[in-house]
Amino acid sequence: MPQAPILLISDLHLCPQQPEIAALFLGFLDQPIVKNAAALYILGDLFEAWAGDDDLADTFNRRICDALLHCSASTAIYFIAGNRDFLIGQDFAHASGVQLLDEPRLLDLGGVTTLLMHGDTLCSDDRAYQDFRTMVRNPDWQRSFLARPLAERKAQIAALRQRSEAEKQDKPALIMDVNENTVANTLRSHGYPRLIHGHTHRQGSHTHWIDGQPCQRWVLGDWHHDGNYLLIDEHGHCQFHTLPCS
Ligand code: LP5
Ligand code: MN
Repeated sequence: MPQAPILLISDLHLCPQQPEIAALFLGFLDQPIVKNAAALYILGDLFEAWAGDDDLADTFNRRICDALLHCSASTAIYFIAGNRDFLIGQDFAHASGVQLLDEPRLLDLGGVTTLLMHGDTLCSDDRAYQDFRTMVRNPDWQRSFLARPLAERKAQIAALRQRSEAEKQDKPALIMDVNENTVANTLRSHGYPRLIHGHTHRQGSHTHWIDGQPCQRWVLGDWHHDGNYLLIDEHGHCQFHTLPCS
């Protein structure tokens, strides 16, 4: 009996303003490829922005959670937080049947030792972002942010999204990609695994020679126009697949 495939996705940025992408994701969760998979890993930025688990009452969020819960009855679903949805917590996990994983996470996937991350920490040249990240990943900061009214949080997130888009215009493209030394140090300190991440939206695969060891790095694509997933087959091999958005 061949081993069931393992699927990985990231950077869907689901939001009510892009109903066609949400529909594509809901359709994907219903496909036999997902139903028959050994596991589905979501490597962050499932949502365009997550203001806190008290936003589970929202109709759009509810629909996504219900679909995940339904799918989780047949397929184990795991989630690593992205820079857009790191405020996802245990209430979301219970509502969606998704298991939250800390990053980086080292796992055996199809017989290959594999490190899973969102990928934002690899972009270490983006100092402004990394300082911001340090602030918002602090549990005290998160507690005080989550104590504010939901509407106020959403307004602050909207303002931050505008600022992020404006600042990205002035950032050289190179600093928004991974830093080679940070990738090398990450691979070295985890025993030269295969690395799979998202965040940069630069779908592709790369070979890094670290201390004479070849390490594959697979970068997941976003779901801006079409959907896509990475499939790990029974031999442990990775292949990209596209989900056309009709
Ligand atoms: O997301 P994207 O692709 O546009 O750009 C990211 C980095 N930007 C971000 C910010 C997110 O887009 C918005 C956050 C969404 C929800 C989080 C909820 C909780 C936090 C709410 C805080 C109010 O992650 C961008 C990178 C880019 O990836 C490429 O890697 O460059 O980084 C930035 O743009 C960050 C700026 O450079 C620095 C911003 C400093 C803001 C400090 C003010 C904080 C105010 C807090 C008020 C409570
Ligand atoms: Mn991201």
